[in-house]
Amino acid sequence: MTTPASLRLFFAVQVPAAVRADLARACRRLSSDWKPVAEPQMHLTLAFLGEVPADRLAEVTAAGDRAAAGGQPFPLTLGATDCFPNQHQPRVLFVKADAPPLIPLAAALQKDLAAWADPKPFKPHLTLARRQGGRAAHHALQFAHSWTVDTFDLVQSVLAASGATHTVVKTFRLGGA
Ligand code: 2AM
Repeated sequence: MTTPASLRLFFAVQVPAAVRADLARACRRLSSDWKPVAEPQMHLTLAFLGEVPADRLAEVTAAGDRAAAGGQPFPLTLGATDCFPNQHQPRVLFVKADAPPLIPLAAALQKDLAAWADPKPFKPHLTLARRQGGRAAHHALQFAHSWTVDTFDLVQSVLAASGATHTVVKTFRLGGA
């Protein structure tokens, strides 16, 4: 097998299986103008890096190690849905995440990996579905899922016509260790 010249990477907080199952249940009630995110791929993006040369991977994992060592486990709550860019012309239906420590964690990764990291302001969210039809409308849903985040992952995304495949490259434990 040949090693790819670059890897499409992002950092993400994973979601407990029971929570993903409940979110996927809600997605099954969306209109066909929405394409739900596949249940195993539901996550909260911390920092999107895009294509990183394979020979720079060690720099990315070192930044993950530093960010993890500078953090501590924290509670995260998923609440109401909202849309990007707005509810009137929605392209993305997401669930808002309430977890203030996500902000400095994402900022640390974005700053340390500024060569690659998407510079867009970080908004803690979990994407539920993306618009695939012209009549996609906001769905106001309310969730009440909470759990303790004690790790985050570096994930490789491989794009294909049938959809993306996500593979965990490395898991980072908050607080180091
Ligand atoms: P999301 O944050 O809305 O879920 C992998 O593609 C993940 O990185 C997805 O969850 C995706 O969207 C997020 N992401 C953030 N910025 C991105 C960008 N510029 N291109 C592709 N994905 C991006």
